[in-house]
Amino acid sequence: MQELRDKYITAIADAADEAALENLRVTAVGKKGEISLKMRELGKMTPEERQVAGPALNALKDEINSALSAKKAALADAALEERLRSEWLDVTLPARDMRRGSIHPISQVTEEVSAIFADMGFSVAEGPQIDSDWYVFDALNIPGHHPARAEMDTFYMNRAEGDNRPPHILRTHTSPVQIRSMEAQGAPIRIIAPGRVYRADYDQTHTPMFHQVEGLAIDKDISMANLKWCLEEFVKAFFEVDHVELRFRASHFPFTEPSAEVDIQCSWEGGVLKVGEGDDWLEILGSGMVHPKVLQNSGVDPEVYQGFAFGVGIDRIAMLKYGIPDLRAFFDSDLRWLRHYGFASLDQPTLHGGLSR
Ligand code: 2U9
Repeated sequence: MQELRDKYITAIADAADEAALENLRVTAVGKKGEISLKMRELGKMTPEERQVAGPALNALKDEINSALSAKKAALADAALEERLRSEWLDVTLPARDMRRGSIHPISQVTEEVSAIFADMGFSVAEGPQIDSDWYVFDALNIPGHHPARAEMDTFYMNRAEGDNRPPHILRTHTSPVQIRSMEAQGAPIRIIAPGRVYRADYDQTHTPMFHQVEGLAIDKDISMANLKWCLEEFVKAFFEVDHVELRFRASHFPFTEPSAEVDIQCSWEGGVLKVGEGDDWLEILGSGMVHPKVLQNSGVDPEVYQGFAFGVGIDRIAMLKYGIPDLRAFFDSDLRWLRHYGFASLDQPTLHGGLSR
């Protein structure tokens, strides 16, 4: 019995793979295996002999079965180790086929605008796309009866029957982000708020969802002169020209006083827009000094602080800069359009590296 034990325990330890192990199992403890045959001989023994040999054979069978299981597990672990060593993949390597994805012009322009204003000390703020009518209208000095509220073709969220809380709406501009930012961090503050906005309007130059970036700078000594300089710097950097004339036209918005619409100098030779030359004018921005009531509504003291705000349509300036003729194509998800107008996915717009290459 000792010989049998030594033979099988050694062979199991030396087994090279699962097939060799299975062979050993059959020859040792299989139906016709050596130990099973020995067990059959128990019948021919005297009861005294059987009392000694029976338990010893059973113990040997258990020991061999345990050794087989342990070796099987060890072989499986070694096989897994080997696979993990030979089949590893570095997921941080760049993709091999870079033709598949591209950056949408709206994302590209949002990044460009953010890079330009970041350089002037503005940080990027975000907020909800569904907001209360307080944040979208009232806080901005647009009361219930104000025509702007109707003009903006607001999308209202459905309310349950009997729910008398103020309505929630899809934001019609990103201005509620600035209100929330002033509430949260007070003044001084310098932020831009890019993002999606919604108005119920659909034709060649309007889509029910579009993109804006608005800016806000509040401090103790901010004037229209600072607004003018910031916008000039922005237009030059964005259109990548050294010089451009800006024209400020008096206008009216409920949330700014005084207010100005901003035109940039351009030419349209052969249907191609050139910014910073010629004697045509192109309207691209709205702006003004933030209305004292709006500051007050946001918890900022208008006796101490003042500042400017502006708004630009991202889709519109993307079309102008990159010669994209149809606004609606922005949202068609047409792969050929995306390949044509899209940007390389690893080119990050920076002022030092170039905004667009
Ligand atoms: C706060 C105070 C004032 C943001 C402003 C405009 C003028 C403007 C338009 C540009 C093209 C909207 O997308 S568009 O149609 N925007 O003319 N926006 S001043 O004024 C603010 C914003 C927030 C707290």
